[in-house]
Amino acid sequence: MRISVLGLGYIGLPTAAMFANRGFNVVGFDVDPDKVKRVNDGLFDIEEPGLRAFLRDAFNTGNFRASGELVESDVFIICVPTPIDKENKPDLSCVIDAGKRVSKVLKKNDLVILESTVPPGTTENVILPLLEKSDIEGGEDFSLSYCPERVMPGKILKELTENQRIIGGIDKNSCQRAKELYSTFVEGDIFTTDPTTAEFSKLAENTYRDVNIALANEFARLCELHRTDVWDMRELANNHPRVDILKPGPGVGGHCLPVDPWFLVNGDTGLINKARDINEGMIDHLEGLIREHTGEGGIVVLLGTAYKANTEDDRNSPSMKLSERLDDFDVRLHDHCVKRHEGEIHGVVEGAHSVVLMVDHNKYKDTIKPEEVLKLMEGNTVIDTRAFFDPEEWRNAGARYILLGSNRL
Ligand code: SAJ
Repeated sequence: MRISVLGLGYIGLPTAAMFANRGFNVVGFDVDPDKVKRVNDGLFDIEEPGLRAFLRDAFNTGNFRASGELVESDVFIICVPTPIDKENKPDLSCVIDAGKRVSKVLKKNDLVILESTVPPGTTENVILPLLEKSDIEGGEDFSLSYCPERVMPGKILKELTENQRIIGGIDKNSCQRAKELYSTFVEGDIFTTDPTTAEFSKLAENTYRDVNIALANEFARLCELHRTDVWDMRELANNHPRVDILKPGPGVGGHCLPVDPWFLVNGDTGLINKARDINEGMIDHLEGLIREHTGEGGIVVLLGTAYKANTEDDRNSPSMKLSERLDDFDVRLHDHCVKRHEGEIHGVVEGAHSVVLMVDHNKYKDTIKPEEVLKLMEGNTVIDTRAFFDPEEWRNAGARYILLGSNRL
């Protein structure tokens, strides 16, 4: 059985390698000739634990190659990007392009699977009409399913096999065929439904998290106003058996949470839209705190440029947005995990007026010592956005320690 995977990115590449390693004949298709060449040379830009060796295994089976030409196959899996435009509207151009390409080589009995995150209704209203021709009808002559990817960067290979999967087929046979295919490597449960429910559930998962983080961020700002501490309050409230308040912070980064909720918003200004505003607004709030506590044009160090703890992924990271805002300051970026921001911590904090902890990487626990850092700094402002440091330790060492979401008298 030949499988073509369209899009050799974060999801397509590991998925293609996975099927090749399970004995399928796999062609990884990409529109970018440079990417095709690099993958065939075993070179690619994704920093994902284990992926390099996994891809090498795939090549060694003799079952895998990358290509700039989409050839006839039995299965097509579409894993192309679906970004949002400047107005936060979904940009489906890559998905549409992929659908058109598949349509040119589609034949009877093929199975088409869409994995890209899309607005509800896309599989049935956009992809299906692109694939149907006068002599070939969806369900009757070919199968079509929506199977969202749900893996987390840094754990892709583990989560590809261990996570549960949702399959939304346009008919029973489409569900069954996709389920059989994924069962060759998925160890978690596989649930079947219709395409729109599957599309919606993927968006609902990430929107649920974004809205809950927005509530935590709203609490943080209210606690500052009421001169109390969100972190203590949260711990107390979370003792309730049915309450689980998430952690506030400098905003929500990554490639999923700041994007996926917009696929549901669809022009309205309700809760989901508001939550996005609150999370994005944390950057304004933090900018205000930094401006208030750092002298004009001073040196500001942002510790952590990844989008969250212990990852090297810096897509949509709050630190990158914040550094653009502070262009009238001398901003220094540091991150143990992000290659271009690595460096010796003492050199980075030397002469700084403010140090802002943006990401709670474990490594900062061992490398940041309050007395040593304060001795090197010009000012003494330390802003902690994650309740990561020990306030007493910093204050005893002479810091003006400011904790996001806390403003006790
Ligand atoms: N964050 C907070 N407070 C919290 C938790 C997270 O501010 O209490 C921030 C993080 O610092 C980060 C952002 O939210 O900036 C996103 O981090 P995350 O761990 O919540 O989510 P992602 O984007 O790494 O992965 C999510 C996951 N979805 C859910 O947990 C519902 C993952 O399972 C999905 O596979 C992934 O999106 C995806 O690709 O859709």
